[in-house]
Amino acid sequence: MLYPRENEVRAVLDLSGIWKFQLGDARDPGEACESLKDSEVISVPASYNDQKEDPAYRNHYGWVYYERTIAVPASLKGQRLVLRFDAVTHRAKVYINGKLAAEHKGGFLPFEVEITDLIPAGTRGVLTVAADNRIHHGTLPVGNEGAIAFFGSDNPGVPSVEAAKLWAKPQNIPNFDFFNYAGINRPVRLYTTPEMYVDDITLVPSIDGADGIVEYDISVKGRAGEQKAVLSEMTAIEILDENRSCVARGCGCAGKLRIPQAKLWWPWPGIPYLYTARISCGEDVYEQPFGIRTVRVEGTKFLINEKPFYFKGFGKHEDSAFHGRGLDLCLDVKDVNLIHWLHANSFRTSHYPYAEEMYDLCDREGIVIIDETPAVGIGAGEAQNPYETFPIREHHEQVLREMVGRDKNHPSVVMWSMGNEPDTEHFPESAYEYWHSLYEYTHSLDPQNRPVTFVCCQNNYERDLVTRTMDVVCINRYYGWYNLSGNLDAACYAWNQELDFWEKQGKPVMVTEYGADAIAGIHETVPEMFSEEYQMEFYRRQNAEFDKRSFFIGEHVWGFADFATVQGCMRADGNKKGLFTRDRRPKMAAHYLKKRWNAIPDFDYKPF
Ligand code: BDP
Repeated sequence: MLYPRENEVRAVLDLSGIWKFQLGDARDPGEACESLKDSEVISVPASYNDQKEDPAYRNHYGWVYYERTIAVPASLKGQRLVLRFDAVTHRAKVYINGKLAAEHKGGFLPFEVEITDLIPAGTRGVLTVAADNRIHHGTLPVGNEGAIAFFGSDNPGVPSVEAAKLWAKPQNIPNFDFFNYAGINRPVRLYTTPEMYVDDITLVPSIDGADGIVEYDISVKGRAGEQKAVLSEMTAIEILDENRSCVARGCGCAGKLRIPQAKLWWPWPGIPYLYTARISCGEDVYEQPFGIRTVRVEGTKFLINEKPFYFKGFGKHEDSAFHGRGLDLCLDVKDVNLIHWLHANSFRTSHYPYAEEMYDLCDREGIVIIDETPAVGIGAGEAQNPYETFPIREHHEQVLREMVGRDKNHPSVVMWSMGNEPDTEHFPESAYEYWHSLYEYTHSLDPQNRPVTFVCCQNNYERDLVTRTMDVVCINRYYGWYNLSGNLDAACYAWNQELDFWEKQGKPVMVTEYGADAIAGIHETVPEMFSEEYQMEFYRRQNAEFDKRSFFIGEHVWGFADFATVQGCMRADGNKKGLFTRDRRPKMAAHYLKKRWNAIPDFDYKPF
């Protein structure tokens, strides 16, 4: 799905602002929805949870309602009008003048609805959005069924499950470690296109000597009955360089163009050169930025533009004070600058696809992305086979389709992660069947055929059958923290045992998470857990082991900054494994990694 970009033909009206808001309950609003009565105010886009000093907001379970009026200028007559929602978490129903107009499942990917006839140009209409934050075994990310699951024990005084049922309120129980922020988390926009319009663009770059090649495939849509061939005849493409000079042109909906002496897209501090594909189709125009770069895995190397790349970076979150998981462009720019400050070159969009503006920034700034779906928490311990009992496969395929469809043209995206830390150990054959078929499916979706992986949790890696079959082995390990707590000698020993195992698999291996909580300001002369010194030492010792292995292609620490989680005895005001605090102040480990990463080149770090 194309990002809404304004140009000399298309208008984009941003509907961000203060909307009306009302908490609902678990009842599905159905086909029709009354206008909000006792409404409160809410800022859009942002999660609703932290916008009011009320536990009912923070801990809400079920539907909420947003509402505003849309006035469509008469000057837009004759145009197609489309309402686009970048992300409504986790499920959305959209009503125009009280009638259901669109629905979407999945809280991190866009959807849209045409409203040309629902709110015609020159009129006003009421837009109501219902959003459901409930998570369960059929959602991604996964929640634990049964709000009272954790009651019941033999201790006198602890209510039994039966007793708790009488008074316990339903609540979300995430099977993941980030706060379940919800609502209209990303912008809502109204955009226009002519009646005949560019619907989608697929660009596949390659390199031929000094030239760049770009294969293009353009989907155009017109009035019902219009022949494909006629639409194709009206379609043209120009490739513009950064000075907007045309360097190649073609016509028709599909073809191949050669860009002589092309400038490639390189990760920073190389030059992340961007071209623009300017598509015209009848009256419509759309401009799609793209880069010329290649990505592939060969043996134990991850090649960008045919050179072995070393990943330096982290897993992140979309998370900040007040906004929750809401889009905050200022924070995104700050984070990109902090990534440069650290001499990092990459991050994973743990644990869901991020807002599209962040990918655009990374394209421009030369930051490499591993793009991850919200498939987190697929597992329920030894007793239950999630692949037989969780109804998620169809939805998982949907998010893969939507994610690849949305992000396929970004040069910054170099690998797809199908999910994070599923159970692959207790039911290894079922896990293999599930993940490997999705792996093939993801490859089939991506016109650029980027490497595909998923991120494996701390487990019995000898039993796990899936991880070793991915294009890149991505492992999350907490030796020295959750395991072998506080003992870095033992952690290094365990790493070496494990790396001996991976060496035999002949695949590139990277660590996608390793880390220790550090509470900013806690210092020790002898590094102990939760101190800044321990976090720094944790990285220093483990990195020294990674440096000895030539097949080890990257280190992503967990995580970039501290972030909010559900409250619990393992979390002191959220997860504190950040290199930065939640308000982006560096801990000692950030200074240590800045120095280390400055000394590690992006390419050819492991010549041996
Ligand atoms: C990993 C998860 C990540 C958590 C991290 C932790 O992938 O989401 O936040 O552990 O516990 O297992 O800090």
